Formats: sequence, structure tokens, C-alpha cells
Amino acid sequence: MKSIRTRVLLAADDSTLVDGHSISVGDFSRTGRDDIIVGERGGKRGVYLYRLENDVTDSWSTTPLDPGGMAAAGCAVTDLNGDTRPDVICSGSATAHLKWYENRP
Ligand SMILES: [Ca+2]
Repeated sequence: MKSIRTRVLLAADDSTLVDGHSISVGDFSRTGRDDIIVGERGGKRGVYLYRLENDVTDSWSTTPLDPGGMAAAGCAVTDLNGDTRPDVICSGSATAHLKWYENRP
């Protein structure tokens, strides 16, 4: 790595993500570029998908996968059902869940 470009997806004072606790990556949209999965243990709790929409303007979209349904402490990405699409598995801390977010067409 010759140089590092720091890109801020959420500013430190952005309250849309409280106690972000898990991060994983995978090409969920099959664009050839990885998207980001983030788990939120605090606040409204949930799992979110961040997708780079425009590399020039550095704009990202946020898609809630499970708003309010999971205090995600850990997430992993793998193809659980062998359909070639990456899926997300998360375990909850306070919510004591283990959930599979199946990536469907
Ligand atoms: Ca799959």
C-alpha cells in the first residue's frame, strides 16, 4: 500500500449509528465492488447495508436490513445456501439472536 485515502461514511457526530459493533463486507449487489454490513448494538439496534453509489462524489446509500430487530454484536458473510449469492449471519448481544439474512434476487 503506497498511500491511504481516508473516506468518512458517517461523521463522528452522526447519530444514525449508535454503538456500531460489527463490520463485514461482501458484493451483495454483484457490482464487482464490496458493500459494507454494519451492526448496531445501541440506539434503535439493527443491521445496515452501506453501498457506494458514486465513487467520484463519495456518496453512499444505507439500506436497513433489520431495523430494530437485532442488537448485532457480530456479523459474518458467507454463502450459506450455495446459491452463489453472499448472505449475512449476525448474532445479537442484548437481543440474543442468531439471524441469517438471505441475499435473494
Ligand atoms: Ca446465498
